[in-house]
Amino acid sequence: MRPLKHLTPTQIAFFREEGYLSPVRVMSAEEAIGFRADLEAFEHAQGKPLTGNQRAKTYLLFTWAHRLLTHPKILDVFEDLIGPDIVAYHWTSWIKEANSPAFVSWHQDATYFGLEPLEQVTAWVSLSAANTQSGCMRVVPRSHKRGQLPVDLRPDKNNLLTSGQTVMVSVDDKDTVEMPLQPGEMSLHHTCTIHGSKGNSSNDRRIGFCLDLVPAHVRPNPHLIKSGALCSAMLVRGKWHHDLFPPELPPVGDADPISTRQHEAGVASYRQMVGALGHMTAGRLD
Ligand SMILES: O=C(O)CCC(=O)C(=O)O
Repeated sequence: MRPLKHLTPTQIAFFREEGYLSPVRVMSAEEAIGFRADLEAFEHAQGKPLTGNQRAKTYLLFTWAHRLLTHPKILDVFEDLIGPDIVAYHWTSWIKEANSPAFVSWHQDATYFGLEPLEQVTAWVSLSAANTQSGCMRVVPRSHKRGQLPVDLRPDKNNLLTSGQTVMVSVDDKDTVEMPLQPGEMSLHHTCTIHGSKGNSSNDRRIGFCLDLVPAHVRPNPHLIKSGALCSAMLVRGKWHHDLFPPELPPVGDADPISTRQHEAGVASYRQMVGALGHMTAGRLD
């Protein structure tokens, strides 16, 4: 057995049984605040919050986001959970502005990733206080054992899932668990864990980055391979196991022309992949 790098056997057993784990501290509050300062310096320079495509695959656009994606402690946690060969498949920047009704409907990440086997794991890394008031993430424990569930569209202007994608099961609040986090902590959830969040009624932004990582043996499903709608991805530790993810390179600068081009291509490949999944995804394209 490989020696563990960050988690305990009890934490790993909990994740496998419950489909989530929280909180896990992966950096100091000061380090997290430094990443927040990098984000907000860019937002200040562009005169608006991170928007549209900038929220997807953000690690291709900014050196600081790539540094966060490849943070040794974060990758150590993933190595404990999914093994030493690790591929970053996607990233979503989930920012709820202060006093905003923005929420996220109940969903499973597996629905819009098209990967097999269902071994993808998402880390939600917090750069601000995520709690009941600011609309922290909530999960339905053990829901990952139900496999991939059908979804329907319930569009709502305040839903951060632009399609309104929602799993077609009723979720009772009493069966859910909140995952409050301090800056520098992260939560983890399995690709089939049902999760969502409520609005932010606090006076601060709620800033979380979702890192969607897979063990390198995970592959696009046969439909994606056949149609050629392959999402690009980045090897972040260890070695590739196949060539079905067009490889991405780290950004060379911050939103400079080369990184911007690579980011646009990466997000386009993600959108093409989601489009090819058709009705299975309910059209989530952010
Ligand atoms: O940030 C949120 O509230 C939702 C995040 C989410 O849906 C995810 O991590 O996949």
